[in-house]
Amino acid sequence: MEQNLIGTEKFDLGEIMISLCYLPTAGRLTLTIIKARNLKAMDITGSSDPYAKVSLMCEGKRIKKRKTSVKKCTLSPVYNEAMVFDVPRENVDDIHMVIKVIDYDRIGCNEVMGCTALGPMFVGLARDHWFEMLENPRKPVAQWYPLQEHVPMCATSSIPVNKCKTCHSRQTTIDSSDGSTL
Ligand SMILES: [Ca+2]
Repeated sequence: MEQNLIGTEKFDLGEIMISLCYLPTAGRLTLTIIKARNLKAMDITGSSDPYAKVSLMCEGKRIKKRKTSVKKCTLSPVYNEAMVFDVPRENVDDIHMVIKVIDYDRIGCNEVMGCTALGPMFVGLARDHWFEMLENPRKPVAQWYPLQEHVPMCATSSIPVNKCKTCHSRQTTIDSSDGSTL
């Protein structure tokens, strides 16, 4: 499972800059997709139409997802789009976020260009970034992430059951209809 650890793959899929900001009292996590660079060309034009999809995960299940807008015909998109997630303080250690950069196609399936993930159960910069966010409440902390071919797995996959009660109660918001880009 070595390839699943962040930072062990080559950086040839480009990078994405992500900012995190946590408000402990409100239980609100703001993830901002700032920009990306050196993305892979997916279209015949030699360019791509990238957007980012962010999933809030708990115990392997998707609790919520958000998307940025599509930036047409660019390999260096700038988004500066913030996404707000409800994450109570008691659940902040149990969740993780999966970020996928996807090429929009008017016809056919949208293709994943690269992925990354962040949260307390990862290693390396994803974990460091997470704890920097927690140590600096109400302050946005930005970090570049190398994109990987596959969604990284958690370093600790054995999360005890019943550890995420609040997340469970919010699972009514899951939208499982979107299987096309998984
Ligand atoms: Ca395209």
